[in-house]
Amino acid sequence: MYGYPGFQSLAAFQQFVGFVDALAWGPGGDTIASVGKGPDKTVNLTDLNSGLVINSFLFSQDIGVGTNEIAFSADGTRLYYGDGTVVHNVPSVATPTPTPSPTHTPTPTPQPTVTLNLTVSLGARPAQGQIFRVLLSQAGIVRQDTLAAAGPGGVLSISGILPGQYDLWVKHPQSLAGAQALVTLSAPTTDVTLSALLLGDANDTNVVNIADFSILAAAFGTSSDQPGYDARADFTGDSSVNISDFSILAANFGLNGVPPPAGGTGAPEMRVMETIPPELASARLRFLTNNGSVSTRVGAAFSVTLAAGNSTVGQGSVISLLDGAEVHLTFDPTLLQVDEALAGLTPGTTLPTVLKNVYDNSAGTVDFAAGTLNAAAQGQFTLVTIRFRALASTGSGVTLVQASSAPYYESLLTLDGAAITPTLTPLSVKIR
Ligand SMILES: [Ca+2]
Ligand SMILES: [Ca+2]
Repeated sequence: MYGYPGFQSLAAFQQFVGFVDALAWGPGGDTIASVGKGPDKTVNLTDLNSGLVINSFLFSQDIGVGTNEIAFSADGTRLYYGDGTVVHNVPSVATPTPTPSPTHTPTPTPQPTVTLNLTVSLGARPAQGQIFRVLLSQAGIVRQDTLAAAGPGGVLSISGILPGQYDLWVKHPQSLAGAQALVTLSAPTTDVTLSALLLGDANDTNVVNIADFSILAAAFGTSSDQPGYDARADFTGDSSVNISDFSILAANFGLNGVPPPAGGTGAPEMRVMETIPPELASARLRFLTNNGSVSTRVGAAFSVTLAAGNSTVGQGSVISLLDGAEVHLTFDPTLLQVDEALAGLTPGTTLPTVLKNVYDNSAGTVDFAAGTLNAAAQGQFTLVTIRFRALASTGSGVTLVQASSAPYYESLLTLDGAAITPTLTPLSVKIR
């Protein structure tokens, strides 16, 4: 920065921009981007010829203290930080002409930017005042990542966007994400209306599953002035967690939102790392069979009991407590099928609120989830009994019934809003 009129020393520079954590030179050498120290996420663009801050904007994510990883794109229109996945369009500014020119050279015109007026809805719950995350991406690369509060009518107003075609991805912390592809944004304003976002995602993971139910169960029957209340489970926005919130969760149970852009930073993650109580940590999920295996013959039916919890009190372990369990199983549908004529899936009675109870003999899947809004279930119990029929011989080998590894299809055990992913030893089936 030395040698520029405004900045003969670092101290002089910091008088202009404050104490800084990260700096990046603009490609023309006339501007510098600086990020404030500590949790401040303000980015200042300073014109080195005049020493004036010519633009400020906010990174929408905490870039952490002490980072020095920000960099301009080669053309100076975008600013990256970290691993390069977080990108901000740099608002266009007129660059001062370096030398006076007697000829009539055209003055650089600031590129017009777009203000996106995005109307969002949360169904029956008013969107006004709620915070939404909006990702604008192109070919899977996030160009702008914004947290915005909805104004009257549920309108999110986002300005400073470079004109172009974008994919929009929008999420409320308690909703599944919605999206609209290939939206053309033109200056000065473009209006877009998004379909209503579905509520029920208490932990902001972009899927409504038993972990969300567990958060709701732990807070069930409370209002905001009572101990145990958890606003994440108040989907209706009336400051209480009750059957109306459960109804929303049950209606959307098992659904997931539109995944965020592949090159984005919006990957769902647990926003709150729950402490895992020992009564949950000790819980298991397992098939109750002889040695974890079944031997049968073509055409025969057999039942498999899937048990949750743990009653074995060994050294340093405790009897488990569970308020919810969710399992997603896969099997080879050419070798096995869930026997429709013989009850198929039979829920256990210990977790009485059955939220999911389906199987698919074409895809070879079983999806089951159940919980309790009352006291947690102690010890080991039958979660679900599955009746299979063997279709074809496995020869000298076996076929497996095992936990799904598909995204959003984790098997989970829960207690008071905390969740673990249990290891399920696959069921080995030999068919003669
Ligand atoms: Ca969730
Ligand atoms: Ca409520």
